[in-house]
Amino acid sequence: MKITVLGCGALGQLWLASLFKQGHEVQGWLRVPQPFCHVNVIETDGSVFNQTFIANDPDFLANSDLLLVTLKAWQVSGAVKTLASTLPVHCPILLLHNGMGTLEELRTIPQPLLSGVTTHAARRDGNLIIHVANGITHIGPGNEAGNDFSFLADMLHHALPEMAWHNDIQFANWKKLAVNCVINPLTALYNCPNGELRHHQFEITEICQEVAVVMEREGHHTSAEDLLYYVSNVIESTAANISSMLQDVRVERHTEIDYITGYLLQRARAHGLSVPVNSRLYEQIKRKENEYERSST
Ligand code: KPL
Repeated sequence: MKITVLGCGALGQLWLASLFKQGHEVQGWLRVPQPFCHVNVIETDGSVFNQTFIANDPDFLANSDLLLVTLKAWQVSGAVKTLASTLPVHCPILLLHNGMGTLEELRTIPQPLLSGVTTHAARRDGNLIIHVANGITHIGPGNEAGNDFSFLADMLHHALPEMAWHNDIQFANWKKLAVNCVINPLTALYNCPNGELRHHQFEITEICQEVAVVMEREGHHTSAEDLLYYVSNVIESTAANISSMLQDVRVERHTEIDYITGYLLQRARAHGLSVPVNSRLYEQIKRKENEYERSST
């Protein structure tokens, strides 16, 4: 297959390397256009992949069989809308990012949309991408046109296992949203690795209670206990991680809070629900973000 990977950060480079090794023809697409992109990945077994791929080639894009989007949530809809007019109308677009809300922003896109969440962990260390831990990627349709693409899960599974197809991906997206509503703002505010959140059980329980009520209203059967159990497992399995939001805050980058807690607040509002604990966390992160964004302009 001919595959364009939009976003050449840690996850993007991991996918470029994995798809190329599986025999696919790949190009990278950078937001600041470049003719080439360098991919430098250390795999979980210690092997090194080092290769330069073409980038930002409109002819390649116009003949692509898949657009894989690994940008931050707030970058997705602007970038995808720009490329949609060049991309073949039948070419599926797979969104892999933290948070929710981009499918709504991309409602008018004619291409089949797919949405997914992954537990693969990769981080940047200088010019090197370290594939820290293998994981599972769950994908499924993000619009009507995206319904018939379960074969893609098989294809992608061979490149970067594990990969699972869900006819209803929204439940998996919401569970990941619950994880991110807990871990991302709390680690960013306490400036700590994920594992340290073990000492904040009360706050975690309150967040899960509010998320569970909103999820139920959205039609996803769950409970605060289920979410707490799920989130606690992620805290343990990623104990040494620095969450993506804490990384963003540390280098004074825009965070994904609007697509994580912000999305929860939006859906709570739509159902007339109040979520005071999450609202306070949202305000605290926005205040932090505004402080450094204001001082840089
Ligand atoms: O998705 C993550 C993130 O950091 O954004 C978690 C699961 C919290 C792992 O750190």
